[in-house]
Amino acid sequence: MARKKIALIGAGNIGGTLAHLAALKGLGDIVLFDVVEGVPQGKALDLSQCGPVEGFDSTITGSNDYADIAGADVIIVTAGVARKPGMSRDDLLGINLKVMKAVGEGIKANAPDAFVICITNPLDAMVWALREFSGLPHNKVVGMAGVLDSARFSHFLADEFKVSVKEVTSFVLGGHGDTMVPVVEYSTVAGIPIPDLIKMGRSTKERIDAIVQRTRSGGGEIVGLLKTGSAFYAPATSGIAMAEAYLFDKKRVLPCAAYVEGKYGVDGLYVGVPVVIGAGGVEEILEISLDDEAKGNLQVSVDAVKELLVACKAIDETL
Ligand code: TXD
Repeated sequence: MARKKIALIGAGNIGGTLAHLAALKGLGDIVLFDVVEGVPQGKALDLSQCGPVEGFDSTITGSNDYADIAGADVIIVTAGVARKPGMSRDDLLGINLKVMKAVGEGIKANAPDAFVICITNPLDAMVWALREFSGLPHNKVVGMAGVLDSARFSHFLADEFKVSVKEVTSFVLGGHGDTMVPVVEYSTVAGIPIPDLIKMGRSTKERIDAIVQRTRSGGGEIVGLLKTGSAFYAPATSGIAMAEAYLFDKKRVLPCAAYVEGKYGVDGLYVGVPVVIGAGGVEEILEISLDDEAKGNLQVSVDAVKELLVACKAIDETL
């Protein structure tokens, strides 16, 4: 069977890590695309030289030409600028919207059958704009944020309860920002919901609330430490998990920024919800029941995303 083709649009911190992970996992041949000449080619050549050590035969090529992404099965988009200390994700909107237009047109012309995972911030707006510019079906364009946010949440919970990360499942809904909604009631340790663990005296509401807050500001915490950019290892790992769910028809239930119509009180918006990802792309959106507090928080997140879309439409009248 011919190898699959993975196209990575953006060869920066996350793009390079995506390429490394995809090669190590043998996901397929890899094209690393960027507008900067030399960077994708240099990283691709360096990564190719891991092959003899790791034993992978995937080809890894760098490119500045969208024609080279032709026929890609999966496209992961990180093109744009990242945050620096003092910047919010929303501050990136103006610059990255223009980038999404170029990327969307490149995908439309060369790989319209791909499953597209957007990572570029502000994520909830950029994934919507990318879908509009590319014209792909809504179920084939999805945003990566919730997998990262729930990974952060799970990491802090495993620390708190001193258990293996394998025992922790966590649920994060809504936007990728301060309005994200970690749903404590649906987060568990070995199937035991967090509220029950609090009743059992294994933690307190105050400590869990602090973990929820640290998850919300998880990106900013790393930006503040790195000073030169934002997180990239866990974002890349999260994007690869979504790509694998598609490539291997895994039917994973993952929190992703997906196009929601007629669920969660949302009509025609990309927002972080639990979805089933398989060979059909986003195959189903699960509408879980939420208590009033979670519903309210999700609505705040939806309203924040709507504001970003108004800003996008003000910048680009074709949207
Ligand atoms: O959870 C999430 N979704 C977030 C997303 C988690 C972390 C980072 N988040 C965002 O991903 C971040 O705010 C940025 O918007 C993207 C990419 O982050 P990364 O850390 O990889 O940024 P880099 O290292 O600056 O890489 C961006 C690359 C860089 O090589 C640029 O030359 C390239 O994008 N770039 C372009 N490529 C193609 N086409 C165009 N127009 C273009 N413009 C810049």
